[in-house]
Amino acid sequence: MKAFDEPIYVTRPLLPPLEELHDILKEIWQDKWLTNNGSKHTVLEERLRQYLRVSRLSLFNNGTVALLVALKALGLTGEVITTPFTFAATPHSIEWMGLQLVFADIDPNTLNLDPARVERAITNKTCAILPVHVFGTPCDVVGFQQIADKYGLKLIYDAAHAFGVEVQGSSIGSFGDITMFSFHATKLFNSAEGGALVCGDEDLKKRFDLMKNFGIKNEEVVEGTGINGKMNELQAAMGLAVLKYVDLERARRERLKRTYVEELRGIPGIRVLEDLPGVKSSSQYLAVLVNEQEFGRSRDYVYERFKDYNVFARKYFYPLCSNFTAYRRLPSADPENLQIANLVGKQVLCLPFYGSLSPDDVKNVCLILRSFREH
Ligand code: T4K
Repeated sequence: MKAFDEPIYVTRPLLPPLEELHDILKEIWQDKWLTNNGSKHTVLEERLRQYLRVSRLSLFNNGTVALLVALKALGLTGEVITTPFTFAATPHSIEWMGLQLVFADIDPNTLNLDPARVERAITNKTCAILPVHVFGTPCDVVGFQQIADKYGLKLIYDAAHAFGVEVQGSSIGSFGDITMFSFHATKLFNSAEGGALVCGDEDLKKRFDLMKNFGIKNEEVVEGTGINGKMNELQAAMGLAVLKYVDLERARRERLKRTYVEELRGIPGIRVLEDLPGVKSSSQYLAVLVNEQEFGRSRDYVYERFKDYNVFARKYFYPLCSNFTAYRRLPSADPENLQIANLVGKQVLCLPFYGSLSPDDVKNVCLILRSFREH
């Protein structure tokens, strides 16, 4: 066990060989077409649609704007129920749309929104549920669909972490009314910044495409209040180059995940969040839960001590969104209502996990972690 010579981070972007990008950029330079539905955008949209095995896909400049457009395109008013154990973008998008944010607690095994807790939070003002496939672990998609059907609610999934995930052979993008993907630099598949909305309804896709271009239908007609959500050609070029390497990256991460699971097995108080049976994983993050009573050290102790070894893990998602100053005032943000999320928020740590790490690097991270308990 030794400190790393260079810092190692929770994740690093998947970067294609420069030559690969050079050829695509050359074409963009020749065309002199940089944004507004360019040819690279068109090709990437179709390739991703095929890769993700979904019927309709619209590209966006980032996942957050995509989420805003999803909420707007459905014409929602009232309360939207979501998880507090997510990135800030999820609750922020609900608030930005002027909708009422309601938190419900999570399932301690998957760390995803718990359908039973969602059902208890439904009122006559509820219009939609916004579950997140946290760390790429699929939500209870059957349970959520049943609730949505029973109460006539819209179902929008935040799949920012779930690129390429499959549940019993079905694409993660085939559930609910709309699914959002993020292609931020830190995601398994990236276009530096970027995102997409996926749906099964052609009219909805047309609305996405209209709304992400200010609502401009043609030179004479502007329909509705749109926004600038367009992915530009440089982002699309990056996406096209990265897509060629995504399977390789995923295979590398799968191998590293096996090493983590083997090396951390049997350490009291350390639980690795493993893939569910029947699920093809995105291998987006490698999350562990540190149980202070059993491990003898807190998650925060582990997080701080790792830095002495040049290991920069991340406390995703701490602080919980329900504890942000903007949301603390909400009745549903009461920690009594979110006991599991508040507990888990103090236990989770995402460890370094990206294809350019070696299995020996991972073994070293695990040895360092083990040493925190022993000494
Ligand atoms: N919903 C969920 C559930 C999400 O997790 C996110 C985004 C969204 C919605 C919104 O999607 P986008 O609008 O972003 O498309 C990062 C990302 O910025 C954010 O996209 C992501 N979730 C979130 C989980 O992680 P930070 O504040 O942790 O990023 P940062 O800059 O600290 O980067 C983390 C580590 O990654 C660094 O320690 C080093 C490494 N890194 C990062 C960047 C940007 C690199 O090696 N190279 C890079 O270029 O939020």
